[in-house]
Amino acid sequence: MTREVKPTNCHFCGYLCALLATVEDGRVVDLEPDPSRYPYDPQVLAGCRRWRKNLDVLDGADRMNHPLKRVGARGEGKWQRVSWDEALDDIACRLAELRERHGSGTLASMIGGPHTSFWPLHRFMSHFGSPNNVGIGQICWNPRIWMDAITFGWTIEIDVTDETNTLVVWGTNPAESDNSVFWRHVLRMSNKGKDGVPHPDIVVIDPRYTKAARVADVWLAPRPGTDCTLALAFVNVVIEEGLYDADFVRDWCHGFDELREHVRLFTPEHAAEVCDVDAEDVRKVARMFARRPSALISGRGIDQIGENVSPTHRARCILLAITGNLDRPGANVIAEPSEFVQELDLECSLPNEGVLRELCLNTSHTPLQSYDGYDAVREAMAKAGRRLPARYLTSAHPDLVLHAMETGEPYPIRALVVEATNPLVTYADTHRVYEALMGLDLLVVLDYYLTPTAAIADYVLPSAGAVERATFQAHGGVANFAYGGPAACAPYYERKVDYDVFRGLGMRLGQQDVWPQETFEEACAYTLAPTGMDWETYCELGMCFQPPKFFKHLQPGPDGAPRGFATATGKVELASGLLERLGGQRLPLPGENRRLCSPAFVARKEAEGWHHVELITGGRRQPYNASMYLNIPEFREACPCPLAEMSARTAQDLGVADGDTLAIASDNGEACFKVATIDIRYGLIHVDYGWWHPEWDVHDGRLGGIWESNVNTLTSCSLDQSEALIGTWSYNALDCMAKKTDRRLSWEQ
Ligand SMILES: Nc1nc2c(c(=O)[nH]1)N[C@H]1C(S)=C(S)[C@@H](COP(=O)(O)OP(=O)(O)OC[C@H]3O[C@@H](n4cnc5c(=O)[nH]c(N)nc54)[C@H](O)[C@@H]3O)O[C@H]1N2
Ligand SMILES: Nc1nc2c(c(=O)[nH]1)N[C@H]1C(S)=C(S)[C@@H](COP(=O)(O)OP(=O)(O)OC[C@H]3O[C@@H](n4cnc5c(=O)[nH]c(N)nc54)[C@H](O)[C@@H]3O)O[C@H]1N2
Ligand code: SF4
Ligand SMILES: [Mo]
Repeated sequence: MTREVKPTNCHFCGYLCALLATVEDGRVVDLEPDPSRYPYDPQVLAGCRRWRKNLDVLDGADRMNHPLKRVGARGEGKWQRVSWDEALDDIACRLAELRERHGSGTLASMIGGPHTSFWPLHRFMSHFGSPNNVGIGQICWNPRIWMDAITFGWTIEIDVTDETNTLVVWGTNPAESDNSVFWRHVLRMSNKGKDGVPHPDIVVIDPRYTKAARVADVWLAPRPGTDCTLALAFVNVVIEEGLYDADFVRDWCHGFDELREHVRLFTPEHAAEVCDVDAEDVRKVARMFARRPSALISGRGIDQIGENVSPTHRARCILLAITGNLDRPGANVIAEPSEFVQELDLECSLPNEGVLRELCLNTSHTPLQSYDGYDAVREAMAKAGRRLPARYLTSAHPDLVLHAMETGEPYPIRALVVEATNPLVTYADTHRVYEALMGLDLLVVLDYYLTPTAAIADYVLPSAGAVERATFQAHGGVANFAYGGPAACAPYYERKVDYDVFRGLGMRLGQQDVWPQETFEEACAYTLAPTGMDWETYCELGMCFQPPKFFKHLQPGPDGAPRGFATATGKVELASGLLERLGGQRLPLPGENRRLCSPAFVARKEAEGWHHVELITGGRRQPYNASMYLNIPEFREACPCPLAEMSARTAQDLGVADGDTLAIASDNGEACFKVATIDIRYGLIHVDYGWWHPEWDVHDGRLGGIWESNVNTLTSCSLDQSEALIGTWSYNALDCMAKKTDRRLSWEQ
């Protein structure tokens, strides 16, 4: 028997804690935290319920271990176990035929959150000739990246230190979503005075009284989706009271006079009315944030608000800039592009740009989130040697891709590869996604489990997971930071690393030249090479990291003059000519919130005793992650039901109490949740997302229970109410109809 102790990582969230695996004859028999490598934090590990489950998950009875091919009707559950060669040969052959018939855009892909490295899929898609990768970009990552890039010339990170005067936590609840060092840091900072060190004041902007709000000095609970008005009111106070950084504004901001005019009407009193907050609180927070250095972090509370997403992010950027809280220690810092091979080169989107551009469905719909939009931003950045990844930022709009699946217009999309996502639960408009996927000629799903999405596939390909594969998390390469480590063992059974699957398909489809590295580890070593770090050193340290420098705009450029910002004007663009040219606004103006219920639907439901209420969805909750970990019995015991949270007064209006069942509905569908009263804005309901029954037989006719408590049966990605430049749809700042029901939910059994 061989017995070794090997470094590896937990990948049950994006934090990738370092672990030490005891491996006997290729099987992992024990896992422990590894204090010698990044990331390691004893408190994080002590507070995390997930990492100990790696062992169970590695060899769980419900894991997919062999490639499966559908032999019955779609979704019927008749599968044949096939070899990898059979599976990949047949998939490649069918893809080649479909491409021959319909053109290369006929293949689409779908991805989820940052569960893995997606560039191998993107490389495969680029060389197949399809721009139709659908992701969660428009509602998760892109709004911030786009607006930072357009305003500052690159993306920013937060730099909270003991110097920081005020920390603004805006539409994010790191207590549940990022139970890591950042949240520990916030907790420690909120523990004021105890260690004698001055700590920042904490401001939380969230309609719910979250764990983060509980440690805040000021909690603002605006009406969902009105954050742009709130941000503009902060800007108004900062300007009217002369609290801005006059030197920075004079030397490094473009469009300040226009901005001053623009925000005149956005007074604290106006914000008080629109956002339903206290005008004095608005003044107070603006003054707090203007004390340099102060830092701001935001999350999906302002990423998933449809039309309002870009104006809100632009207003956030403007606030950071005029208060001088940019590229300064203790505030927010402009990241450095990666010194390792950039995502843009890994994904190979440029060599095939011509065909991708021509087939790009977004171009005439979402002009920023398209190859033309990418070009407009690329031009300004190029002179500073900065290059954004293209596949995420041009990712296809789901409404357009679903439409092409449904109608064949403007060209037929007949095949789909799904990697690391469960779109029947996590994408908007489940009914529509279901119908579109059921109608495909070829659906291939790479996953660990037979999810509801996998259940209707033609092929289910079993992926190797954390511990059995190496990890290299680089967040699209927009910072000079990658972290992760090696696999502890070879994949169990016949599971494969996703890289090997896309390389395998690529090699069968004429992509021999673009996959020189045989394994994912070799590809990672190649990625690291420009930094001078080898794969072994990376695995030993757990990361490859260069901290960003501050005040970079003042450093001399090639001509000896300060190099400024990587924008067209070389300054921070408070007013944006680029957005104007793309059909957007020079300066941010708030838009309408999306309605899921048509007036006719509201009237009909009201006549049946339903109430029309505001809705936000998907607030993160430990120990789950989207639709994952519901298969872990201890977790289900601790957190057994999907919840609809509301204030006691809202509950009273609806005639419900804690533990009752609430049905919610929109024009699109209906779902049921258990009522929990919490401290949250009056008239607002927050519901969980991601719920299904992994423990059911997914082929028993109920598709894992996705029609029962899945909020995405109500949501919609339709373009007509999406943000106009990026195409962001809404998971927050929505409405729904609600009514008590006596239905007994399957979760209660
Ligand atoms: N446990 C767990 N952790 C996760 C995930 C998970 O599924 N489970 N998912 C991961 C992923 S993919 C992501 S993107 C991140 C997201 O991480 P976060 O952005 O921190 O997400 P949440 O914890 O949901 O916090 C968002 C907050 O915004 C508030 N909010 C809703 N609408 C509005 C609004 O209109 N305005 C304002 N100001 N606030 C609003 C909600 O009440 C909520 O508390 O979490 C990651 N971490
Ligand atoms: N209503 C509503 N909808 C939302 C949100 C919301 O807040 N409200 N949040 C949105 C956001 S921000 C996000 S990011 C998405 C998240 O949505 P998804 O990323 O789709 O969510 P998950 O349920 O985590 O799906 C991940 C799937 O990938 C599998 N998996 C994990 N790792 C790997 C891997 O390495 N390889 C392969 N092949 N498979 C893997 C898991 O088994 C699981 O089935 O949901 C979005 N949808
Ligand atoms: S789930 Fe996240 S925080 Fe917990 S151990 Fe794994 S990587 Fe670390
Ligand atoms: Mo996300």
